[in-house]
Amino acid sequence: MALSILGALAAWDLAHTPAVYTLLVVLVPLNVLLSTLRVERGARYRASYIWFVLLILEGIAIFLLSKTQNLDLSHWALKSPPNPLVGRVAFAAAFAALVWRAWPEYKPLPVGLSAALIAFFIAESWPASPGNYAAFMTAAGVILVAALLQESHQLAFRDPLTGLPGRRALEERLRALGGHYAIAMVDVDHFKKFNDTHGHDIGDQVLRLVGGRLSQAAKGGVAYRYGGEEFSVLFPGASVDDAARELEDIRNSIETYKMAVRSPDRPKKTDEGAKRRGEGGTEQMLSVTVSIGVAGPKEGATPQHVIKAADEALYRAKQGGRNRVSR
Ligand code: GH3
Ligand code: MG
Ligand code: MG
Repeated sequence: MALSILGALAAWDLAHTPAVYTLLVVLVPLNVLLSTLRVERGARYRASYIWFVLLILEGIAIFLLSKTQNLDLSHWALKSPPNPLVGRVAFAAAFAALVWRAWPEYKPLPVGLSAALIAFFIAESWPASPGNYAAFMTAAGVILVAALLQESHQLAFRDPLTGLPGRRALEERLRALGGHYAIAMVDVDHFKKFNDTHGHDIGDQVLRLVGGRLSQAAKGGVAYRYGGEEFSVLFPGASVDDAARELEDIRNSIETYKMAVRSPDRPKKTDEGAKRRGEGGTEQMLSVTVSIGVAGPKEGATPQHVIKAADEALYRAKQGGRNRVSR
């Protein structure tokens, strides 16, 4: 998609004809529209060579058109410049698809693409004024690059399972921390057994749930997935007392939360399954508990020391019987 917009810039520079212009303003939004819909269907990686073929075909079409003179573009839907009706319709459809795709997560790539598409649309509305065209095309390019950088940053720093920032993000944050803060280490209790009993998929669901609770409930705290079934919560500017109070509420809300899941021994045969469902026996309410250790900086302690202290507190929470907050 980025290639398509950059290609459009090059093509317009090479061949300044109305036919090329018309083709570009239709093809670029159509490419965006197509790829937006395809990503939704999850065919992203396997189908990428199809994109190359498509873009090359489009390039050839543009090249051939640029050699063709006297093409009749007087039809009302194609009349250009300015932007012909088909181009506007394609733009509107592509933009709507992008917004639909971006909502409600506002990931950098779809948001950046929407913005770049708008910049492209503005650019293409001024084909006769090279200054404006170049300015908005450059803007489209810069937005795209920024969005790609942001997306790859998220890939490195965000945990895909829970959506929380990961350990690298925590380490980054610790470097810019003041002297007053608290760190909590959170570990799911008997999670190995939980996985063995209910399966890894339901285990993953539990991790998402715990991550969600941690990030919502922590007032002034930021939750990170430290690794595996361990989380950290960082409370910048908070005392250990304040953090411990906050964490006790979180611990309690996780303990009392009941998760409805289908039981793993669900019968394969549908008629038998229907009979069982009729009896209401296939759903199970599950819950987990967490142990939490919290610590704050002592004189001269680095964040790494504090994490270690929180880890030791977590160990005491486990020793003390789990499902509790220790310091
Ligand atoms: P304890 O109460 O002492 O913490 O017991 P535990 O079983 O939770 O402790 P342990 O650290 O031995 O087990 C952690 C388990 O967490 C091992 C692994 O099966 C599970 N686990 C780690 N990461 C993931 C994950 O991403 N998804 C799932 N489903 N399970 C995970
Ligand atoms: Mg563990
Ligand atoms: Mg554990």
